[in-house]
Amino acid sequence: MPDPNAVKQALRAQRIETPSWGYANSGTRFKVFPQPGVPRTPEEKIADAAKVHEFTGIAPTVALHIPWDRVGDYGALARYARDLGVTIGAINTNVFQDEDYKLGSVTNPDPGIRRKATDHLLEAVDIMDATGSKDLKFWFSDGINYPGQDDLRDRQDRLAAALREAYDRLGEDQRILLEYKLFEPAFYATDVPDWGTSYAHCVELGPKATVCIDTGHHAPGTNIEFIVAFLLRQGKLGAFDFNSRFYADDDLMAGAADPFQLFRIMWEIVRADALDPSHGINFMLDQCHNIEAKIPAIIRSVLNVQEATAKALLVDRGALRTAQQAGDVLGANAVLMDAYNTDVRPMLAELRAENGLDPDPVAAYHRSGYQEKIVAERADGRQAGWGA
Ligand code: LRH
Ligand code: MN
Ligand code: MN
Repeated sequence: MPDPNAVKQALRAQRIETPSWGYANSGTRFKVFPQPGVPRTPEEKIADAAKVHEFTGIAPTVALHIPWDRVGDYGALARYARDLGVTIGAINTNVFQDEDYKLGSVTNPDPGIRRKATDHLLEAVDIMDATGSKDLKFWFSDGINYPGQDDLRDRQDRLAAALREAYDRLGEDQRILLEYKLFEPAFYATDVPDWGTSYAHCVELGPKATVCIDTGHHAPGTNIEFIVAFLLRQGKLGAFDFNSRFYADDDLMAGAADPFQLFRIMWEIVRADALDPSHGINFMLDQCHNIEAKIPAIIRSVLNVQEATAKALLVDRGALRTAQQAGDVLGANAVLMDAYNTDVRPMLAELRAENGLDPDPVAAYHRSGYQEKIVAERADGRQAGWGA
């Protein structure tokens, strides 16, 4: 059995990054239901992220999305974050909310529009220089709705050219995270639809380009842990955007729809000894809390990832290997299921207490008075939304 102290040590080192936009108002294309107390500015989003870190102890970085988090002085924003006990993580680019991008951003047939989109990618590296961020995250909504609408192969060439420009602009310890998504908003062909496309572009670019797996971006039934294992073996897994999905890109709380899948993913991470931050994988959340309260939902998600990780750390690797090599199908499966079926909540509560945290972070947040404080302070109708 794994040494309980080693399990706790690994959990102490775990880091999960929260998304600034998860604290803001969001919705479906049918309706955004605003919530009282939601942040009005990037600073307030960071303040909320700092609260999540305060109660969980394992969420010390917050990802920004530009232009949603545009400010005049990014160095000052980074100092503001540091004063609150967090740092700015990945810089997400946004080339999907401008009239010009109707037919694509970096793959648009119009070279002028491609220039504008690529300039935004370069601007994001300037922001990273100011914030000290290491990760530049790209998700391209680019694609086409109808066969023949544009040339599939030309679009790959245009994509490669924009990626190359951005890659060449990266500093010494900065890197690109290239996210893929099966469909939406393009419905016939998306230019980066799957991990293979992302992987191939990253290989072409070089060592500073890696794949980002958003767990909501696959066809139903896709074996995501296989993708994780494959990319880890190739040294090309850079990050996760964790969230849950029942149907498509639902962006629900991580571990809510399929906690077993989250466990299987985290097991591949543990199997590759890739949990420690020194391995370089950025474990981010990418969620939208449309009807539930934002901060408790993000705390819940962080805890869900932590629980899945704790179970993965409990896998008896020696027993599993022995059963696998003996061809013991049922025995090997039982080793994995034993770990998954362990109730790790008492161990995690103990670990938090040992680290000076409340054993129940959601309850502690509710008792803290922070929610009442932000509802009172942010009551002027200027809340930030998805896109603000
Ligand atoms: C696209 C996506 C991508 C965006 C975010 C807001 O669906 O997952 O990561 O940046 O949503
Ligand atoms: Mn995402
Ligand atoms: Mn998404």
